Amino acid sequence: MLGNSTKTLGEFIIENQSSFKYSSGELSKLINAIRLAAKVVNHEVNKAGLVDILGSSGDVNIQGETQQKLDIHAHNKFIESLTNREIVCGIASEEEEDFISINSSDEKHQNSYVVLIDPLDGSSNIDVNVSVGTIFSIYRRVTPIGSPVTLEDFLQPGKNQVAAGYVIYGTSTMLVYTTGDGVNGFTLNPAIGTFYLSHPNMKFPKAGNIYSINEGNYNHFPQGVKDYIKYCQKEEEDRPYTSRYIGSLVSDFHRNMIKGGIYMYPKSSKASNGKLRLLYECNPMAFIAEQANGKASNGHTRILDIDPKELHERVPFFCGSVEMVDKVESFM
Ligand code: AHM
Ligand code: MG
Repeated sequence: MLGNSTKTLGEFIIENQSSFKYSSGELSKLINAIRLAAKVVNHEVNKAGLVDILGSSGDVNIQGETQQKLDIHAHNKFIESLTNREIVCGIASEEEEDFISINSSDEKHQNSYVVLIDPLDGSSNIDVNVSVGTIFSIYRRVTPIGSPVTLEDFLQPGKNQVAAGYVIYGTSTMLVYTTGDGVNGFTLNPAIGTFYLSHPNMKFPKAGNIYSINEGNYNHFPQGVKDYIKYCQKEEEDRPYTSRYIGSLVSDFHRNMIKGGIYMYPKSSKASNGKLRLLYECNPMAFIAEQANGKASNGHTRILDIDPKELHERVPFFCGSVEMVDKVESFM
């Protein structure tokens, strides 16, 4: 898959602009803004151990979780990048209770896209130098262009997404995204600050052998999930399963897409809908998964078919290689 690609993300965006069905160039500008913010956040994440940006900010976000300084920084950088360029009409972020409505100062440039974002996912890993990521999801608004955005523009089922992606700040930094025509991955060359196409047309292997779940919650899982874990652990049959759990959705998903595997965050007796947020964590990952021949479900229903009711709604999440998701569903 990896080649000596000399194609940059910028070139790729321009080349593929016309294949997008609403090709006004607006979406390309939007991906470009995300690319820029990703580089800025990457720079901060990489020097996090050197400057006083680690640790808790002392604030608690609307999910009741302690905000890390880098979470807030990443949130601010993405919001700044998207608002300064006036390319979206609304943004919703994990770090903010309400969506943000953006009014364009230029009458001619009234934008049709809304973005939902988890600016820094896996934040409990920041202080210990483990990979974190950014997740984004893009929709066309459903209310008339030119009017202020409403909640309705954000509460769309995942199948309406026009683009989605993630940035992984790992051993190397990558931006992986889809506009509904396959999934492509770009690796940042840090020396020159350019993303190159390194993983064209990414696909989940149909079957995999990695299962990723926080087994510390085992006693609280539904019986079907316990049974599936036991199935993976059974020795008597030839089942070559192994467990890998980073606790950073983007990183676990990225590894599973390359190697074949399943990521699971089920509901439990402690959390009736699991932990992950439908709109800016599960939907974008589900869209990428399906575009890469994978599958994403809440255990019973396709994630992309769920009608959201709230901005910060949570949902159980099973995502990865088709055969593994099918199998866990059969146990539910
Ligand atoms: P966050 O958005 O607060 O960082 O939470 C999401 C993260 C996922 O990246 C990760 O897979 C999961 O939470 C880990 O949760 P847990 O520590 O309960 O296993
Ligand atoms: Mg998150």
